[in-house]
Amino acid sequence: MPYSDKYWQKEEVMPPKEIEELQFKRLKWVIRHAYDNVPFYRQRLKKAGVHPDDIKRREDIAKIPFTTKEHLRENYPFGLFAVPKEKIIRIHTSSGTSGKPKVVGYTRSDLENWINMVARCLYMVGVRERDVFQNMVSYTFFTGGLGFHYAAELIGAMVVPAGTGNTERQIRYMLDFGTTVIHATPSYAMHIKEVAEAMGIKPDEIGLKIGCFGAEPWSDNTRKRLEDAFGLKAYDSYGLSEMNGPGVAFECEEQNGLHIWADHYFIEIVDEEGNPAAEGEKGELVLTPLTKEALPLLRYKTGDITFIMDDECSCGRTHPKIHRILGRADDMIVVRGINVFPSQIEHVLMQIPEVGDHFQVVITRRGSLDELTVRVEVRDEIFTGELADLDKIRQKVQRELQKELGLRTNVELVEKGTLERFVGKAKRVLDLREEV
Ligand code: DLL
Repeated sequence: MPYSDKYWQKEEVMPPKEIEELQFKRLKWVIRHAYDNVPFYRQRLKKAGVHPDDIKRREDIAKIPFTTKEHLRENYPFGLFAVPKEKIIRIHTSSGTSGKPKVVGYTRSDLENWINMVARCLYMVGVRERDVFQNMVSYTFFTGGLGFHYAAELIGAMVVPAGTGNTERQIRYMLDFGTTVIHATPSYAMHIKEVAEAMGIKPDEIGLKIGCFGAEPWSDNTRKRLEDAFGLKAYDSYGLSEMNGPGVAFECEEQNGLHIWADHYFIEIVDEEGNPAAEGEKGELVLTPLTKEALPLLRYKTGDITFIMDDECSCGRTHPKIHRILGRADDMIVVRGINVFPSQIEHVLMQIPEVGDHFQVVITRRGSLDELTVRVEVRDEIFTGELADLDKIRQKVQRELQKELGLRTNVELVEKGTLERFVGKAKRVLDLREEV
C-alpha cells in the first residue's frame, strides 16, 4: 500500500535531520555487523586500528578503509557474506570487464528493502496500478530484470516480463497489451525506436507514457531523442549490483538530478586520493549500504563519477540528489594526455541533427601516439546527397567533438545499420591498442 497519492513510503519525505540520525544509527549497526561476521572486515579494521566503537560521529566513517571491486573478486564467491548460507534466498552476479564476476546475495529482508526502493522510484515517476509495465532487460543474473519486475508488481501494475531481444515481437506486444511504461537500457530503447520505424510504426503512436532508462551512461541529448520519438517522459535510473541493483537513485518528475535513498545508503564523494571532495565538486561516488544483512560493504568505491546537487526539490522528497553519472573511472580514455569519457562523445553526437542514433569509439596506436576514431552512423536521408555534403557533415562532427573534448579525433561516417546494436548495455569503445 502506498503511503499517499504522491509517495510510496513515508521515509521519502522524512525531515533531513531525521534522515541523518537514522543514517548514523544504521551506519554504526552495519559497521558492527561487518566486523562481527565477516573475517575480511575484522582484519581490515584491526589493521587500520579502528574498532566499531570508535565510530562516534558521522565524520568518523573516514577511519574505515575503502572496499573495492577487487575485494569482491578476491573473495569470490561468498567470502564477504555476513550471514550463513541458509539465510540467503537469492544471488545475482555482475561480470564487468575482467576477472571473476562479483556475486551479491540477499536475505529476505534485503529483498524487501530493495524492492521497496525500486517501487519508490517507479511510483515517483507516476507508475500506478492502471499501468502496463513492459520490462525489457535481462531476467537472469542481471539485477535489472527481477529488481524492476517485483517492484512493478508490488505497485500493482500489470507486468509484461519481456526480457531482451526479439524486438519486433516486443513492439507488437506493446501495441496489443497497451503498454504504458517501458524499462530498458537507453541503447536498447534507441534500437526499439529504429525497429518500430522499420515496421512502419511511428514510435509515438505506441501509447507509451513513461520510460525508465539506465544501467549505462546516457546523455540529456539522448533523453531528448527518446522523448521526441516515443512521446514519453524518460527518467534516468541508477544502481549497481553491489548495492542491491537498480533503485539506488532515480530521477523524479523534475528530471533534474537523481534522488538517492539516504535512509539505505551512506553517500560520500571522494577525490582521486580518496579524500572528501569539496561541497558540490565532482568525484567518485562511495556508498555504504546501511540495511544490507547479507553483504554489508563498507565505503564501497563505485567507480562512478558524479556530484551532489544542493537543491531542494519541488517534488517534496528530502533525499539528496546526485547529478546523472558523468562517467566511470574505468571507462576513461586517455588520449595524448587528455581524459575523455565516452559519455562526453555521446553528448556531442546526439545534439547534431544529421547524426543517427548509433556510434562507436575506436582507439588505436600509431607509433607512440594514441588515435581516437569516432564512427558515426548518419541518417538515411543524408546519404542521398553529394559526397561534398557528407564531408561537410564529417567536418562539422569533428569540430563539435574538438570543442567539447579539446582533442582532434578522426571521424568516419557510416551508413545506418552498420554498427552493432545492443539489447543490454552498449559496448561503445573498441580498444585496438594492444593489437597494433
Ligand atoms: O546496471 C543495475 C541497474 C539495472 C541499474 C537496471 C539501472 C537499471 P551492474 O550491472 O552491476 O548493475 O552495473 C552497475 O552500471 O556502477 C554504473 O557504472 C553503471 N550504471 C548503472 N546505472 C547507470 C546510469 C546495474 N543511470 C554499473 N547512468 C554502475 C550511468 C550507470 N551509469
